[in-house]
Amino acid sequence: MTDIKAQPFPFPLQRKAVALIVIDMQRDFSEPGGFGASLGNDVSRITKIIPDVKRLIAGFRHAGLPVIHTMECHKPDLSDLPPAKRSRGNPSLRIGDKGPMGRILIAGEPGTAILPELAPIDGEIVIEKPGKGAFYATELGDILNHKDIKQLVFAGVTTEVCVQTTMREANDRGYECLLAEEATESYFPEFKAAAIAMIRAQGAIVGWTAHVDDILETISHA
Ligand code: C5J
Repeated sequence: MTDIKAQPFPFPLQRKAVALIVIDMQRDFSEPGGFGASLGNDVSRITKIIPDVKRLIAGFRHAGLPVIHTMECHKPDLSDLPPAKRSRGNPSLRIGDKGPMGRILIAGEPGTAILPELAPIDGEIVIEKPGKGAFYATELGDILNHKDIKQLVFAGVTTEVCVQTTMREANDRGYECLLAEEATESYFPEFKAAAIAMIRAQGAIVGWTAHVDDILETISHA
């Protein structure tokens, strides 16, 4: 066992039982005309983390460790979209509406795709999820059980919504969770800071947080 330098204390890496999970690095959350922008957010905050997410993915691939990607999206007939989710708020485009990158957050549409710089490679698992958490209504739990994964390193967006929700789901299922600080982002810097603080508070009540460099350093030598 090797430790990753982390907060609130070192993360006890189990090399044979760890996977990287990259949450929702999709065009819809990071490009003008997508879902994030339709809600009035400054999506340029999201694109700034691409280099850090990219090198984290590269480090896991290089170390021969699993990389799992998630996408928030819905079926074209919207049968997995609760009316409460579709009608919430006052976006300029709702989920399922046609926008400049195709139908918003619908599986298979250009805007729903993972950013090309971070695209999955052959053999990597991609989880399509209708909720904010990646365990809800997906096969993720079964896949992790099957692979004997016990620890999850998290990257992606947004920190306080889909990333934190999935970390909490994972924590309740018994996974040890580590958030890569520079490889996650929010439309609201104060929410990112608050999410990081609350995740690692009270003796890592939800999980650990660490810098990308420290994660890469440890996995490359473990
Ligand atoms: C949101 C996400 N923010 N991936 N989705 O609606 O965080």
